[in-house]
Amino acid sequence: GVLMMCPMNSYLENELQNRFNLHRFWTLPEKSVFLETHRNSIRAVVGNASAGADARLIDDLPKLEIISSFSVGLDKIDLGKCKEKGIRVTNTPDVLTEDVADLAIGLILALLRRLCQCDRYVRSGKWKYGDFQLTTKFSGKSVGIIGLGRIGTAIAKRAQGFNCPINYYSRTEKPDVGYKYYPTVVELAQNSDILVVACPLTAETRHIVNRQVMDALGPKGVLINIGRGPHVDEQELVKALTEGRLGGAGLDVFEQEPHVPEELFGLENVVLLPHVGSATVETRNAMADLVVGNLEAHFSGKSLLTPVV
Ligand code: 8YV
Repeated sequence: GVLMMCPMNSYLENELQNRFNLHRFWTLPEKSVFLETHRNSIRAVVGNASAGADARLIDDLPKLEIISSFSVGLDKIDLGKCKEKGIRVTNTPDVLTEDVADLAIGLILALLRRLCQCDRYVRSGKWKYGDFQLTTKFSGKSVGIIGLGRIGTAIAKRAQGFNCPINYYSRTEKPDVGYKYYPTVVELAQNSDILVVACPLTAETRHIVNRQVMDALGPKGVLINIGRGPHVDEQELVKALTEGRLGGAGLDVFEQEPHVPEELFGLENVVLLPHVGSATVETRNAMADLVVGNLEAHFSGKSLLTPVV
């Protein structure tokens, strides 16, 4: 049996249903009864960015062999526990990199050029009475990237196309990338107009964008988050934005999704998206194929396509 934790994608659901005995966890009224009766038949879990497998679920499923995640981020899976118990874990890297990087650039442009307000201006008929206010140029602004992995690098390449100087922070300096390295996020923020979060969420990167970082970015600086909500101290972000200590924010992710702090709804200098970084038909199909491909490889004794553990 395969246990799917929450609704993700109908193509994925069909592909899983056609191959395995699929259980949809979110539809089960008595979850603990289900786990009790199926504990010896569930051999795989399919999770994503909102529902994975914590230590408790893993302990409840003694025959669990593999967790195949419909996401690149694995922060909802207890990886330590999986290692300890010999449970394999796979994710969906590479196929979503371009979409997430595209969206980061889209957020920057939407924020600086006020695209959402411009659209509302036209629709509401206000254009007839005067031009829209002037906005802020993107080309040439310095872009600071937290995390120079697959997605961070793809964002850097795109921003280079806009003639932006690229700075980055990562745990260790990368040789030969040609971007300016800063050993702390505060120094990165001090030296960047636009700060982009693009690292995995771990205990070390939780609230990596704190009040000190926001103040270093300053009233003209903008924050872009396409990583995970908990990378940013959201309460401090609301304060920094409402007090004018930070210039703006473009956010695809939040600490308590789908809850978004309502204080942000009235602000003109924020763009708020419902976690859509990888949400294109093309990419979600490719992610689904990886989830299914990893399960098939595992159950036919072949090597996994995208193993993490
Ligand atoms: C998805 C993501 O939103 O890959 C990730 O880490 O956050 C996203 O691609 C999600 O897992 C889809 O349900």
